[in-house]
Amino acid sequence: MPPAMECIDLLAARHGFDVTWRERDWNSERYLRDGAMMPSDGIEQMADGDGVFLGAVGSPGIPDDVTLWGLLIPIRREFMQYINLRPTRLLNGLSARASEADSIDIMVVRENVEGEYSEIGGRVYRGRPDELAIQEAIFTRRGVERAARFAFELAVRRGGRLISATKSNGIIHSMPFWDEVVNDVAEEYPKIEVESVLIDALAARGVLRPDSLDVIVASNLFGDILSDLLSAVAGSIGIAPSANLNPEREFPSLFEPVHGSAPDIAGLGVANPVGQMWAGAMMLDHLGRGDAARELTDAFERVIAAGHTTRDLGGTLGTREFSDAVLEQLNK
Ligand code: GGG
Repeated sequence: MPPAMECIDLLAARHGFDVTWRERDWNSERYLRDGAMMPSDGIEQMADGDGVFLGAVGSPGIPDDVTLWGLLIPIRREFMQYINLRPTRLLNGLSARASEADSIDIMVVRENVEGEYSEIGGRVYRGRPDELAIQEAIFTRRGVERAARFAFELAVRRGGRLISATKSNGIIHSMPFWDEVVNDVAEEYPKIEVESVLIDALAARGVLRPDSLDVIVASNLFGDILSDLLSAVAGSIGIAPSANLNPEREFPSLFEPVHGSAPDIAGLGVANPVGQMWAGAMMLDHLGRGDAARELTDAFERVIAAGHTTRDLGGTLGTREFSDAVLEQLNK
């Protein structure tokens, strides 16, 4: 997080705009100290901000559902960030894993506030042989429609194609409904070629032929899993960014790396800061600073293209050394 903020501060100074950070320690340590990831008025504290820049959270000391449901998911829902946009691009200097693809440029549009991420359900008869758990998934016409429409509009802007991730052969209520709503929206976009692909086949295709993918619209869970997989195919989950968008801009949007807090390397100074930096670039772009955003993505891409990478990409640089190389590029 600190190097990504340094990059943004540097760009702000050069481009003549102001950034005021309001830092919050809403993390696992806070949970252990105060019993909550964020204070009860946390959402109100953020509501008048232009954007939320989130560093990876989570600690082996606390259950990870506490991390998500105590911080990330309430923010996504309260600020109606119903789109989670997750780009995967093969950066200059990197090779695709498991395939010969020499170009990868995919946008996963993940439905971000409903679907399989639902608190509806329950568990009974804990610890008994007849113990059971029920988890309901929620799909609304409005929710699927707006995710699909966002994806179609993106496909129009990219002059591309759209794949809808489904599993309507096995999940026989919600997924046929998903397909139906996507098909209804598709009628508004007769020029866009749409393919409905089963999520398992799509995952395999993402590994073997990632260059055959463009815009993908997916439910909350499918989009999460698929985008993690695609980022690994393009090099490392350490580089993947994520924008949680309220497209109407009634509320702040949230920008974060796709990855978690990687507790196995915490404090070693070896984490790849690109996912956080790229998320920062998406935030700048969202806030109308597209030129600064491009400078930032160009800067880390040039460092990687020159063969300077962190451990996850086969290199030897630590977080600080890599970040200093990016800052040096930005200062040129
Ligand atoms: N603490 C691990 C973590 O946050 N991993 C990333 C993650 O699971 N994000 C949840 C999501 O994007 O739905």
